[in-house]
Amino acid sequence: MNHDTCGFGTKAIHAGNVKDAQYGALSTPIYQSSTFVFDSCEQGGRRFAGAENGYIYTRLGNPTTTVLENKIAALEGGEACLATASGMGAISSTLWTVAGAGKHIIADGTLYGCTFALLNHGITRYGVEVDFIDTSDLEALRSHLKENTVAVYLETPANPTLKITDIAAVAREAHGYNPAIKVICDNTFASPALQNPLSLGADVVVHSATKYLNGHGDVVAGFVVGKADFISQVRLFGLKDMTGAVMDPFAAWLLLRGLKTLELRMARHCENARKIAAFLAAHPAVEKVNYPGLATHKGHDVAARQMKDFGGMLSFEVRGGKAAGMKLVNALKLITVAVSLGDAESLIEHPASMTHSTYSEEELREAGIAPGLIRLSAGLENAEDLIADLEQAMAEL
Ligand code: LCS
Repeated sequence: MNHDTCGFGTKAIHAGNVKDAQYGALSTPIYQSSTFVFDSCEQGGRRFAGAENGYIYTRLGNPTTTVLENKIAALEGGEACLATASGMGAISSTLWTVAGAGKHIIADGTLYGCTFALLNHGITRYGVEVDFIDTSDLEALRSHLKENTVAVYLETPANPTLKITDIAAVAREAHGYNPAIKVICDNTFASPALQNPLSLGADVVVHSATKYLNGHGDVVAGFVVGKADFISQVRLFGLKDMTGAVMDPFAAWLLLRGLKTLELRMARHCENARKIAAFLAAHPAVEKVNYPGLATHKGHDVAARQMKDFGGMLSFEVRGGKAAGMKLVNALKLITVAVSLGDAESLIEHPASMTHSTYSEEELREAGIAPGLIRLSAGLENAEDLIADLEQAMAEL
């Protein structure tokens, strides 16, 4: 059956699945094999030459991973998808495909810390020029586009400030200047259940599948989604020859398992984050709350337009800055102090000293990441318990 017209939850369960012809297994089998046997030397040659379909070696493709890739492509509305060993594997494989000496990339300055490090200190070592701007400021984007610009890179909502960028406006601007520019959007915070950047005009979506897509805190993984010819370039050059960041078949299987409940989980993450944001916004000890679902959030209108809901991530500052923020985090009993996000467990962390410690103090300031900012990933617990935990910790301040 073709699942194109089905709802998101149906696609997450059924799209891309291949009937197990041998035993009829309901769950996709794990093909935990590094290599695939050829009938003959000639057949191996034909497969390498692309003259015959079939698997060769798991760095190039694997049957378990193919099912997952086709499912993610369906969920993001993309022609094709490439699975990778991590979100950073997806991002680096993509950037190595588009960039080269003498090329120019425009990136938002507010990004996950390691993405920022890759763009700021990594690929710049190889003659790639990177300008960091605020992509929600179209004038800034316009003034930085130039002849050798190959990509515009952004996250929305952004880690950890929850800044919202209007994907359609950025795509219009970048493609109006040069249709060949790749607008690359990291969709990790929203997940495809809430936002499909390709349908808004982005060319490439990257994911840390470690987060909501898997959802159970037991896998590190990533994806690149886009047009088939581009994904093929990322697979056969960016991943095969440059990063080697291939997803393990067992990780692919765990992701297939996690994805079955993505839509349900996202609804609960959003509901919990919305309740926590409202609680924090009304609390006298709280100075500022960043949650796109709050009408006071700068990007609220754009988020309401381009997202189905506002997500499970929020960040906030308490009165008393960093010391008070850390005291609050240390006083929590249920909400767990850990990096990562999108898991069943609510996780809390201090970006300036943890996920964003790759930023200098000045870079943190420019990115709007306050020294006392606390980031919270609302999990799947009962909202009342999470709020009670925050309330008792606030009382310690
Ligand atoms: N993109 C975003 C938006 C992320 O938040 C992360 C990881 C990555 C890409 C990289 O993905 P990974 O290689 O870890 O799968 N973010 C993390 C975070 O905020 N805490 O721990 C990891």
